[in-house]
Amino acid sequence: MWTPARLQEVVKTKLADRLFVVVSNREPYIHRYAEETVVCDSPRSGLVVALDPVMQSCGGVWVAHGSGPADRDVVDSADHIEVPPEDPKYTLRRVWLSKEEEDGYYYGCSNEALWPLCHIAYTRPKFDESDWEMYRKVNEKFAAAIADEIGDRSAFVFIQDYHYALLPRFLKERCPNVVTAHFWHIPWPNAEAFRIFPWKEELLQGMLYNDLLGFHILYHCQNFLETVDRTMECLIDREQSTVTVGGKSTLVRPFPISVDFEGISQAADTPECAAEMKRLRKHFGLKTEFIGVGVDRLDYTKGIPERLMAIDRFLEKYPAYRKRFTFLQIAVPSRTHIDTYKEIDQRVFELTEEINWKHGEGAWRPIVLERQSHPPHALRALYRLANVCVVTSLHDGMNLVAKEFVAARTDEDGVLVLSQFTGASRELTDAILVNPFAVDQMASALAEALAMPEPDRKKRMAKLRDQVRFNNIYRWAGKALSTLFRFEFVEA
Ligand code: GDG
Repeated sequence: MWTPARLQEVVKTKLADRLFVVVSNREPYIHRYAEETVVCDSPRSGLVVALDPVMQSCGGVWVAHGSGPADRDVVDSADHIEVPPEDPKYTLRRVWLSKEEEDGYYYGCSNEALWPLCHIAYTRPKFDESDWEMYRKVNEKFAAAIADEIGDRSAFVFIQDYHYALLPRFLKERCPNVVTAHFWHIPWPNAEAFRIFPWKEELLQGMLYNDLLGFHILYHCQNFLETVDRTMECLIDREQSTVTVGGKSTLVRPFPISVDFEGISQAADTPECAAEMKRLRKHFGLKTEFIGVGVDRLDYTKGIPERLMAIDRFLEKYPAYRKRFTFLQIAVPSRTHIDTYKEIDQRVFELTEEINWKHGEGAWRPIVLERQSHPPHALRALYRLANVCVVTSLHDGMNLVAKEFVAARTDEDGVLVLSQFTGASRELTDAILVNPFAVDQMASALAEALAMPEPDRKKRMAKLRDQVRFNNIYRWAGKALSTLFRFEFVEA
């Protein structure tokens, strides 16, 4: 079993005297103003939950985009701040981006081109030469900052996500004495879908400077190998899962990401969580016998309109559930500068209004839409009070909400309805798996979930919990990092 202690031990032993560097767009610690003072928040994403303790026990540098309003006020002349602020253990190096850079690299190339390209959700990617140039420029800027941190030391560098496809190349050209692993948090589509990317050769060349390249599932690894095979001169060893270009090999492996199972379970099994459940029931006016929840960023890949249409169909097909079922959708605004995100927000709002108007009776409305973010303890309480949690992504690398729901259910109750197009569906086979493009099928799945006898619910949830307990976030980091630490350094 992978635990935080085992992960820290492995890293400490294998890292020896090498420097450990993590690179991500989002920071593990962000500074903002609160009235007269500056406060520091630490958004507890899966990545931060797994890697912050590792960094705290081994030291090293985390390089990220300094995006907090008060970030510049607290760094030293080298753009460093020691974190966690109350008991410093490692260095956070902030990279500053101008508005223009953020627009081109983050909103443009990463989220209007690569995001829709990698997710088969039928949203057309937008390719803009100047966004690509900005993406290249920002990748170079990050490479320069990392090289500056490393100097002439040997370092293991763990790069996160699709914002940095060109970074491995720029970094290795500057510092030959680094070994890099790159984890791609979103799907890799089939070669047919990827071939429309106008700068595909350059992007793939950049990624193939990595020693290790990780995706959530084997299918994405296979898609990647196939894409490389069709795009460039290379040698592919499918048995070993390696690509060799110009004598340099990259190992391509699946590492399914997960959640802090024990942490979530423990926090969900407390009187505080029970009190929060009561409070939220009242706050959202959840008075019905059956409750469903959905928790997502407001993103067109998450299949929220499809889910709402399925609820509409469910109430038509099974009228006995009228006034007995309420669905709470937490939809957190995301990437709001992008038109497709404004459109999905509008569509979700309008569909909710229509469905509530069509089915609503007296004080009862079938859908409660909450377009704002909630703290983790509120999400845990919502997971606990739901009879069914619905995840209907049109395409999703993994989907952590599904795993968080399972981790929160220490009562071994509740049913998970899960899209078969999420990475999570490969592991969570005791969920009710659905095709989110088939609205009628989803309506039947909802009915099946709500009518499921208690012994069946408990049996399924116990199996789901065993799965997430074993394949937890520490296993993800442990497996990826032990694979990374096996690479030899090329002595300069
Ligand atoms: C990408 C990939 C992959 C949501 N609402 C609130 C809130 N959340 C948290 C959830 C969960 C996280 O956000 C969402 O994670 P997902 O995995 O569901 O989706 P993406 O954001 O698209 O993540 C995905 C992931 O990277 C990791 O590799 O699984 O496939 O697309 O943890 O709880 N958190 C808080 N308030 C909210 O209102 N605090």
